[in-house]
Amino acid sequence: MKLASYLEEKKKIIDQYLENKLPSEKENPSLIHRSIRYSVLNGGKRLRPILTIMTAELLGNSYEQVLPTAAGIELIHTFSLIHDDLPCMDNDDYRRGKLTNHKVFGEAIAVLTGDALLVMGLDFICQNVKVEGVTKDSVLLAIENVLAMLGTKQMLGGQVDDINWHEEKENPDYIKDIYLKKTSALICASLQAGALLSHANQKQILALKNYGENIGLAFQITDDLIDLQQDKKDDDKPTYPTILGIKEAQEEVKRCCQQAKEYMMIFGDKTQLFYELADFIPNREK
Ligand code: GRG
Repeated sequence: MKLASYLEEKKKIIDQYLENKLPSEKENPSLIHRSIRYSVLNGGKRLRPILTIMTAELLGNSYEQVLPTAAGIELIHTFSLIHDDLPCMDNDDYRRGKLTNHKVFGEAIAVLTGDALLVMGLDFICQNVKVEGVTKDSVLLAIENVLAMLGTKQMLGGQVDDINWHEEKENPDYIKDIYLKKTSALICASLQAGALLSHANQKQILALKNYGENIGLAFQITDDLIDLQQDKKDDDKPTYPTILGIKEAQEEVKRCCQQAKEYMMIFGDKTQLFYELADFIPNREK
């Protein structure tokens, strides 16, 4: 199947699942449920949950077996976006083409909405044990790995370094490390969750981690390039292309995508979608 139709089909499944499983706006406390639905059901690409499903399918599993975990990871991703947009962090007014959560609901509710989504996301993953054929051990391993990828050595730590960027202004290795933590870590967790729930072996899990790190880097540097083209940067925060130049940043994206594909070779001829995704990243527009 071609990547575009695969992404569209799986996005629909994830959107429908989230729509059904999130508390309705009528449920009390209504304000927080309205805020949760505002930020989750608003046109995200659903890249991370799709990666969980893609990995499960790569390993001969069905999407139904990993759907609660995939959706849980999307909730956790949305939590990180809401907190990242707060005035005390990146102070952004728009996300996914709409006003950011705090612009609509105020800062206090935005913080609580993020908190609620983190808790709910982990609960969704726990609920995966109720799916027939899924073992408790595999769910526990997936949760353990997601938590490791969110902690102080990964996403949270990356955010701390990102906030303190003034200390290491023009160091590309510092920026690369932030990207690995802020962006690649949850992408790796998404791929590995699909693998752990499908009883992958260590070699396969490592290959997926390497693939995830590389597409995460390529994804983030491409984001920088898009921002630069659209003149979107509103502070002096250095990025890959602003330090190394557009050409070198584009070369780095290409290198990462090539590396990513090479890591997937151990899966033989079943990796078409993973290759197509790596090839798509440098050309993406959002
Ligand atoms: C992990 C405990 C804990 C705290 C969070 C706020 C924070 C600490 C981290 C911020 C992480 C962050 C927002 C990274 C940016 C990742 C990124 C590339 C987001 C954009 O992803 P897309 O393009 O977005 O997939 P859509 O809107 O399509 O979902």
